[in-house]
Amino acid sequence: MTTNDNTMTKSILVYSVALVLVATSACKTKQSQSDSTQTTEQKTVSAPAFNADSAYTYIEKQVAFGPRVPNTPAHTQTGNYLVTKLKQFGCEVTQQSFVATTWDGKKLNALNIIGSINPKATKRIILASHWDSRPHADNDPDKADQNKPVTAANDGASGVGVLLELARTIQQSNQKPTVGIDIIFFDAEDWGNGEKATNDFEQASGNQFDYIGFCLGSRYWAKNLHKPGYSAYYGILLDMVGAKGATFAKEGLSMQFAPTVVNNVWQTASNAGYSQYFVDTPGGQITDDHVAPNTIAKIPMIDIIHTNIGTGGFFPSWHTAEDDMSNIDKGTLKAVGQTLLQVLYNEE
Ligand code: AHN
Ligand code: ZN
Repeated sequence: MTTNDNTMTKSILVYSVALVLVATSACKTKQSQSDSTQTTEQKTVSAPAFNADSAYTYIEKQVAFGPRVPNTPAHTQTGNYLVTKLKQFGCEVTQQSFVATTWDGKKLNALNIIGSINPKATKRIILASHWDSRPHADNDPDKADQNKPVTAANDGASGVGVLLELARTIQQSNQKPTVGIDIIFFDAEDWGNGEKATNDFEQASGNQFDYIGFCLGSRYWAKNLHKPGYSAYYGILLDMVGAKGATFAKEGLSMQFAPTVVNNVWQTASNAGYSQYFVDTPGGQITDDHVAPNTIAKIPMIDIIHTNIGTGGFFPSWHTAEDDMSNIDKGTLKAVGQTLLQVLYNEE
């Protein structure tokens, strides 16, 4: 990412080439060549392995509380669970509670949860996901299900599960990333309503990003940073990162605000063998929890979000009663979690 990283990568490459040359000229056998290859691999900055089985269990656990709709017991219990887990994984935890007013005038008791790894480091990276569930499955083809809350295994719990496992992995690892990390679980993301957009108070106020009631937690956080003067080098948002066969196009607003971050993440994924998930193609612009950090907090932040390549749109069970554990695929969790770990360990 940075000039220093590039310099380091280059010096590793030069060193590796030199090793191969020495080994091959000294004794031109196959054996010595493969020895030198092994030496090369040990010299690259390698992240610890991401355990998708463990991430899966953290998603299951959230889902087992029931839909995490604000102002319900399941929401409170899940919030407590997330705070407990982050503390257990060695994070310094900040709880930012606030009352969110929805587009339809409801008051939600909401909570953003921030877990900081290496809190003293000045160079910091944000990893975020929303932890609330949508209050109604309004995309369900069955009318009877449209008023039910969404189980939200993918649209919510998947990103949180990946980030909990990432915190656990770093805690367990002997080698820590140099950068500080702030895991942020945003609340009240999913109370929006597209159909009411024309009458929405944000449209009336001329908000160019047309949140239509979404992203209340990230907007609160961007206006009320959890630490005075807080900033970060960049941020990465995860949204719907658990479905089988997920595809992540390069989301349009991410490319507008933070193209170097997008390209670094997609390149890192490709190097790790995950280019079938992280597809090198432009995606549409999506209003999500990365927008307020960019526009209000002025922190470059990208969104890794599952959209269908070419056609756009989200995964088939989006905002339906079927967004349950049957959607969740460990291969996708592994691709996302391993890529994120590698991105972190590549930073200086
Ligand atoms: C819109 O539909 C405008 N944004 C998607 C935000 C979202 C909802 N992410 C998950 N659920
Ligand atoms: Zn949603």
